[in-house]
Amino acid sequence: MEQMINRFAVKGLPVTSCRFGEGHINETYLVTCDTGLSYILQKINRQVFQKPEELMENIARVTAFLEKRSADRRASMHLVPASDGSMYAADEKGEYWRVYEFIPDSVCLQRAEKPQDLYHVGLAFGNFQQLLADFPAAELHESIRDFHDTRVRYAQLHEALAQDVMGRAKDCGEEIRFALAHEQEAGVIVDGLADGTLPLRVTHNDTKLNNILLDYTTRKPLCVIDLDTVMPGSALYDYGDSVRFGVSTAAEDERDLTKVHVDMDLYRVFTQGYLEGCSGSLTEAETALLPMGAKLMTLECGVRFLTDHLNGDHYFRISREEHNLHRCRTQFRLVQEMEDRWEEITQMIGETAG
Ligand code: ADP
Ligand code: GN1
Ligand code: MG
Repeated sequence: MEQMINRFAVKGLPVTSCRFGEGHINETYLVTCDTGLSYILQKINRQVFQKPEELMENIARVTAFLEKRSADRRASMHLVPASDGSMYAADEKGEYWRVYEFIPDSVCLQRAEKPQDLYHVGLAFGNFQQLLADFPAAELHESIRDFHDTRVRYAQLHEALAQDVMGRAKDCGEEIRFALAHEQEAGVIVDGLADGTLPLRVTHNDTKLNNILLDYTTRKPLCVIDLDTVMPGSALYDYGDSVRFGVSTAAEDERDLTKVHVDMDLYRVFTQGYLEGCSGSLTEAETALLPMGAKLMTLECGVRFLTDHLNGDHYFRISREEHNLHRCRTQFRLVQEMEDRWEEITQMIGETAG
């Protein structure tokens, strides 16, 4: 760790380092130097991000663009260059590492502690999309191909079922049936983007609550982090993925499904915040599809967890047996509840959108 951090232009000598955060993809460490300054050192997941140079080019462009538009230094991410001037360093095993300045006096939540937190998350992601509205999208590489193409995610599930390398399909019949029964809806957003009824925007694409830092004291949104998947996409991806994670009454990997529900108050405040953050820029077609965006992103995530479980857990980091199956179940439970309460949800979103 020490050797690696010293390859970057950090101020001071490293004195402590520890694993940090709860992301499923990268390996994140908090490193503190003798100057009192802290840094986020990350090993980029090579299996997920096959072209780390392109990924880092995206992040360098996006952070530079956002930095110019924010008055507070803590409101944007700052990459620390390596000694050779590039934004990453490779180790002897061919692993790629990067360093960000640690954003001080911030808090990263795994769950909303009060509804206001989720309002702020909505505001931050809506505003993020607004800020990027005139970002030159053509400059961005597609860091993960077909990331939110739900049809492609279904194709990957079919492939995993056909291979069944771990012999696990027999033990998840219920989840497989649920997934397949919903397959016909998979194209709603991608088809809208393809035929132009939905606008293509620069979106974040991984809008979990824990990809936002709030100011420690005021609890107001400070900075959008985890920029690995910033790419052209649909506003429905960002809205939907935040709803999926943020409005659940339980953790993403809760085993007791009786605890997993859609919290309608959280859903309402998140929607308020997001729409306010977008400052009226969503089109009618996007607004009409918000409930569907939330359902589809939740379904898609469940399908991805199920696929990874069938494939032997190579994508999402796990810390217990059947972890990805447990994650899949909470997602499908939420989809079911969204369907059961569809009218109530559409009415709530309609009222909120005015
Ligand atoms: P992953 O892609 O694995 O989710 P993230 O980039 O989201 O990785 O980082 C993991 C965690 O590290 C975040 O949820 C947050 O708690 C923390 N983190 C990341 N970057 C910063 C930063 N610049 N300042 C403070 N905390 C950070
Ligand atoms: C991953 O990296 P992290 O933990 O913020 C994943 C998201 C999933 C999420 C599920 C690059 O997000 O797409 O929705 O896990 N990120 C990537 O919790 O695949
Ligand atoms: Mg993250």
